[in-house]
Amino acid sequence: MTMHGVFVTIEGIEGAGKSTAVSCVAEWFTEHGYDVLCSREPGGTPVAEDIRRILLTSTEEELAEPAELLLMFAARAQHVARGIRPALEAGRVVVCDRFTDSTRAYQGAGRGIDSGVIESLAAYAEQGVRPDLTLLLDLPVEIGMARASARRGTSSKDRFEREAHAFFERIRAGFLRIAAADTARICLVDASAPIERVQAQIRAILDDRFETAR
Ligand code: T5A
Repeated sequence: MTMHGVFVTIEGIEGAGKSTAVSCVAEWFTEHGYDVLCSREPGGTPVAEDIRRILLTSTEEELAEPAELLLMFAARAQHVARGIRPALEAGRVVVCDRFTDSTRAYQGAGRGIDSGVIESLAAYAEQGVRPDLTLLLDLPVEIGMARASARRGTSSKDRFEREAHAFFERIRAGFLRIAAADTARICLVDASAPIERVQAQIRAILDDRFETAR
């Protein structure tokens, strides 16, 4: 079946402002008369949200790297099949906080898992569902970490937030390499700027990409 909707993903390190950007993108499409579904990964459907809990919770039994990768793709396969694809087929706009570029950056650049393994699992889990546009929110790791910890307040860090600074530097560099290799799909946003300036950059990208296409 042909898909008629629009699929937009938001990527970046912890505290980049992805949730804030999802609202901004959703608002733009709603203002332009589209029916919008906001979602996130890992998660987005009840089963995928159950998998998210396993992925983000630190337990005594350390999650093995291959298990982490396969759980990310299990959650994604479920989200694509039961959430994203049906919405796109219904002509809706799907705005998703993270998608496969996060796996490329975190499990690929961060953990060092082979890109061939990641790309073959991606093809199987995505079943042809690919983002039309990806916004990469880029900012220095220290700023992202400071924002994430201010937002977290007194609640404890999740399993990923406990990683060392160098892990997040590898991820940031990984995201920038992914973006440089696919400039047709991925637009870079300077996320270190104040919220209003970040939102203005996002709206300009959407004006440029979608206003003329209407
Ligand atoms: N993961 C995920 C993988 O390893 N592989 C994968 O394939 C996938 C899909 C998921 C974790 O899973 C990993 C990556 C993650 O570690 P998540 O819930 O997406 O976790 O986690 P985070 O990235 O940690 O989400 P955060 O909520 O920390 O970050 P956001 O969404 O980027 O940031 P946001 O919008 O909540 O903003 C954080 C704070 O900063 C403020 C906001 O008001 C908020 O308080 N803020 C700004 N402040 C100043 N200036 C700006 N421009 C600001 N923009 C936002």
